[in-house]
Amino acid sequence: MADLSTSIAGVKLPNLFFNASGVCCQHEEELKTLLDSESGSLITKSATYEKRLGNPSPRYVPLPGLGSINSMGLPNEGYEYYLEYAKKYDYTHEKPLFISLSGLCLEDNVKMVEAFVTADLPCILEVNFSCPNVPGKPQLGYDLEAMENALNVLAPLIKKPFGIKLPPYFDIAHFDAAAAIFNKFDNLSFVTCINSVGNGLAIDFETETALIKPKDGFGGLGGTMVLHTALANVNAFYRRLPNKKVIGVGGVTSGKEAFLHVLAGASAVQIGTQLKEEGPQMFSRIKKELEDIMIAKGYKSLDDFRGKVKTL
Ligand code: RRO
Repeated sequence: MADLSTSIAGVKLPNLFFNASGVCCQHEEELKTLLDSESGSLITKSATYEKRLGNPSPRYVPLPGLGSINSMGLPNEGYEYYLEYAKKYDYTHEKPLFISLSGLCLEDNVKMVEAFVTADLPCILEVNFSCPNVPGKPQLGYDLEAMENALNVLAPLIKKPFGIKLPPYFDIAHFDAAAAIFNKFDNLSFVTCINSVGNGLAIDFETETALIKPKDGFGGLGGTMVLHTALANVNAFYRRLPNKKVIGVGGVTSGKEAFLHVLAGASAVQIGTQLKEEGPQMFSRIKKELEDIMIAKGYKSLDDFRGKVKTL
């Protein structure tokens, strides 16, 4: 038997898989389908202070064999909806609840965090520093000074263990600089790598037209085409953050890519594009595929191979 259980922020997950924030998690009905699935946990859509309708459609398009492009623009019900959901959540359930927050400014993040801290719930916060799709709002994760300032304010407010969702980095100097900041915050317990690769452009060859409407067709890339960027980010932060955990996300379509994420250092694995395309029944398939790989390789638990990628 292969044991897929893991822990994040000091909380046990029955298995390492859950949704990437943004997929299947804006409304309660969608969250219910995750609860009813074989996922090991669930995370809500990134919340802003006020409800948002998001960008005009088409704003998500699958790119067959490659992944997806999206510029959703943070459609969500407003943080109070997710706070109410978190208050009603049955914490005796084996799946812990993650809540994603993505304030449009630091003040909004502060107000939302304060509301969750006041409610004193056992849910786990993942603060999104990397939405690529709000016109006029750069990704916080690419402004290291602003990100450190945000952590200086938010980490002491949150007090308990929390995580941040990061954009992909592409330069060793940026891995070093970002990790040096993260290591200053003891209760920053995990980093989730990666958000979509921001501002790609997908064009239809026949019609010579951009595939999505917002931002002249520019949007975040996800799925198979970002796997290797995701693995690099997971491994770069796994190596540099010895007292923190990494949640891997990007390019997972089967047990094989999930195995590679764990080998790179992931303690849990989130799935976005493939979940959107296949639906939550995907979790039972991918669990079985990873179990079969572990049994074939003689690994009994994730600890047996986490972070153990060999180099030449
Ligand atoms: O809603 C979005 O457009 C979105 C968000 Br908040 C994010 O963090 N990542 C993404 O690919 N899309």
